[in-house]
Amino acid sequence: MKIYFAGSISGGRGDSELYAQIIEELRSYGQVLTEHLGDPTLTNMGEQRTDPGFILRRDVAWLTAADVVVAEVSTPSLGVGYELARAETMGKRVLCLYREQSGRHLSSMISGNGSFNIRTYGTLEDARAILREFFAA
Ligand code: 6IA
Repeated sequence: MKIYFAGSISGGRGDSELYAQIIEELRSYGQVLTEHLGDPTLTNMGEQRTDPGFILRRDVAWLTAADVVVAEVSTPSLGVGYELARAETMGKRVLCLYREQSGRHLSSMISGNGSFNIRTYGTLEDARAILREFFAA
């Protein structure tokens, strides 16, 4: 099972610790192709020395190779939105994890898309239970 995990980089790294915990959990279900997203040293400046064209081609190749896509969508990110749209076109199974936060709502472009499995959670324990259900299906 190859898993593409998507989370914000340029959109803000406020949830990076949570990404690391979700990635750790995902490892029990398969190979996580995008482990760097949980790296606390990766800032919102991203992999600065890397050519953006290279990053795009590499990430789309990983997305193509993935069996499933799990996106943490609480921090709005253009890149995650783009990856979700590409995943939809590729017909991938997609799980979006959204942490409810006051004063913010999930973009209708995501919440209105019936082809994504969108789940709201509060704690990491909730997220674990959602992942168990998703991978059991
Ligand atoms: O728009 P964002 O940067 O928040 O998009 C984040 C999403 O796009 C993640 O799910 C990644 O898979 C992908 N992505 C975007 N930028 C990068 C990156 N470096 N390295 C790896 N994956 C990326 C960005 C470098 C740049 C800011 C100088």
